[in-house]
Amino acid sequence: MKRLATFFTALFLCVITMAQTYVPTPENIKARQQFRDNKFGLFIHWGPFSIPGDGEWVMNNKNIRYKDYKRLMDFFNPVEFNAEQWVSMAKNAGMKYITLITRHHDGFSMWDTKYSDYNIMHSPYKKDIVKLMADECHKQGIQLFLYYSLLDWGRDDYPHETGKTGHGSGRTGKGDYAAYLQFMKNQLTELLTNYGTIGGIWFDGHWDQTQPEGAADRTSRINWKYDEIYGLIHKLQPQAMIGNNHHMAPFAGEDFQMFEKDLPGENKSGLSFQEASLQLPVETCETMNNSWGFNITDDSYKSVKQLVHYLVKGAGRDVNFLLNVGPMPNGKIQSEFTDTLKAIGQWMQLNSETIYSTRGNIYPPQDWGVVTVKNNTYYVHILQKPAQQGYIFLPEFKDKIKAASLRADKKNLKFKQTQEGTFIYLDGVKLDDIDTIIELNMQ
Ligand code: FHN
Repeated sequence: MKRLATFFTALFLCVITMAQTYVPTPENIKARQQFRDNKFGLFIHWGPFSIPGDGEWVMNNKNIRYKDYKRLMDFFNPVEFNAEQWVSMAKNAGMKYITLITRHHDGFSMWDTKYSDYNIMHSPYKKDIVKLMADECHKQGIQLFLYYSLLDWGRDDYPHETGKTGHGSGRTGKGDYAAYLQFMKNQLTELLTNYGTIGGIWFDGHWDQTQPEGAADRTSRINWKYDEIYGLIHKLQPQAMIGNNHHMAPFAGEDFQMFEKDLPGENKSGLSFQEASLQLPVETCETMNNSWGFNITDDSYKSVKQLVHYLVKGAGRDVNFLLNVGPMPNGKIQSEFTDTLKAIGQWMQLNSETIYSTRGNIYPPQDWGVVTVKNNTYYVHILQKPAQQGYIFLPEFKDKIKAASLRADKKNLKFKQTQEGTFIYLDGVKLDDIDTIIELNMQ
């Protein structure tokens, strides 16, 4: 009898576990492939936080009380915003998807939501920005991902007592995660119901409830109940990909992994201690200066070359590149960003074939650059002057090459394959300042 009871208990637990195991739908698997093919996206950090011109963390960093900070809503009137121009700008830069802030940590909702009055319809602008962007993205055939903050600096029901940030907001009420979870689910339901097909949801803020990145124990102080949140998203739009910027290995139910300001294996940001997933698509995001949200004093702009290198190095590691702009409060994007995006687009016009739909991680990155692969062609990207003059060496590279040529003028190049690796000779090749691309046709 006791044995039978143990058997049924085990069976019951097994059924429960199976019910909780996420099996991505065929649409979701297809979306992951598409995502890996797309390689390049535009991140947009924008909202009333753009008004002070001091980045999207201004409320927290300046310890502005929520009741005072909320006044920014009354001045958010981006009359120059033009969704058509933003989407065209992204497409012309060679980007295949856009990730839009719908609600950042300050809690302002950029859409017509029933669940919070702190939203765009209560600003003087009174137009649903998520709708305007979603319609335009669908019209122009570019995917839209939605950024959604798990963390909220203003709401009492967010478990602020255990949170690391937002303590200057003047909250006196008690956190109530059950209520907050319901609020998030309601909002996510709106976002996944009223705006057509969504590429995915980009969560951020989990780290507010953990020890800092790099700490041995990074367990969360609250149970976020991701099974409920992720289950809801996958039920509403099974193809929508879920990513969570928790700076850790992916959790169950996630469809892609993201890094922030680092390629996998680097940790310049101090946020990237995690290993890159070998199962899920991976993305990294980066700013064009040093700020996500509009920052009027930050003019440390990255060059076109630096950003193209980021994209190419990402592709060589099988990592998508999500490049950020922080539009101005009037709805315009500053010319330093638009000029750079235009120049990246020109580079992409000539070279996107070596990026889109390629796969990386086929051959390890070298000092001189990386290799991307599509079908029977290997694209060797020389990003740095090789250590040896007149050739590059690919250690251990033994796949049989039929022909090698310089992509720019199709000129054939000599090569030699030995036990130690492959030599490609650069006789008469003038190295390109950004990327010298060699095509290897494989046997
Ligand atoms: O706190 C945010 C930050 O404002 C920005 O949105 C970045 C983008 O990856 N994520 C958080 C920091 O990890």
